[in-house]
Amino acid sequence: KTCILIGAPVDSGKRRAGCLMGPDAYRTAGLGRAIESLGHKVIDQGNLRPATHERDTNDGLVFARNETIGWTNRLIRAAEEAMTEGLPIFLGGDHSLSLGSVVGVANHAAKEGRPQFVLWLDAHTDFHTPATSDSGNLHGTPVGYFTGRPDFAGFPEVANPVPQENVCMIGLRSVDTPERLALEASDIHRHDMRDIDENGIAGPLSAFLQRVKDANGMLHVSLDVDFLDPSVAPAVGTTVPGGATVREGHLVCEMLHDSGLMTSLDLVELNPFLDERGRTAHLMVDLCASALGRRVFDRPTRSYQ
Ligand code: DIR
Ligand code: MN
Ligand code: MN
Ligand code: MN
Repeated sequence: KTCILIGAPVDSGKRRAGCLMGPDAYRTAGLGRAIESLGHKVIDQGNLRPATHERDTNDGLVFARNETIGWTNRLIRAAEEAMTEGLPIFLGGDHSLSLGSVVGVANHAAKEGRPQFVLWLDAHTDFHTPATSDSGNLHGTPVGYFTGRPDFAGFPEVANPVPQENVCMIGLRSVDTPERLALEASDIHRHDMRDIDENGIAGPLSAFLQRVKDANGMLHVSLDVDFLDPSVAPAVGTTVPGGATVREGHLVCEMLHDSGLMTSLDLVELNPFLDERGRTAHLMVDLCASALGRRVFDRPTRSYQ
């Protein structure tokens, strides 16, 4: 595979600063070398900057709306371009980068005539719109945006919204009331931590991967650091106790590799300013390596091919 590293130091999606350091933390933790050692080609495009945008006044509820619009425009273009060259890995940056990355890869999938699927690994559902958000932080809105919810005035038009039934969320444990009501009325597949406690993480994931395969879909994976438990991944501004373990994270990523289905990836919400000697950055690099083929022993059969 050709993996295209796209630094997206987006820090406009919430008020606490620090995610802008994420891309360089991943590089420092050896992401490129780890991927190359698995036999892939790596192209590091360096860090993007937002497209020109109007200045933010921040006198309303929504924080840094114009800057986030600038990032969204830039990232849609970057995603569309990178999809023609290989497997883009978006190095965040906060989760508002997924407003652009997912819309861009979905535009590419539409051009190929294939359906787009999204696996959302997160403590949160990020299903707000600017109108329902109580925090005013746009990192809580990407799923709302790319599934085509209204009230994103000023943002680029979502030409190819991802169908709700093509989205699967795993790891959920912090869902705001307006998000929960909208989700319950939606066809989005959602698996909270109790689901994982009771049934394990492999079952719901393989069911989803089977659907992607049967539909000949493209699969975007969005990995929010806070999917993981804060005891192993402390470097994120919105930690929620009771998250996925290191082994659950690796199992998900190894299954993704076995499936051969992943076509693009976001690594988001890492705030290196909050890290303990790079341990969260290193864990994210290790998970990414698992998703690209690193494992302890090879498995004789591939489950979805
Ligand atoms: C929260 C936080 N639901 C909000 N969202 C986060 O501000 O709307 N997503 N942290 O990962
Ligand atoms: Mn998130
Ligand atoms: Mn989150
Ligand atoms: Mn499901």
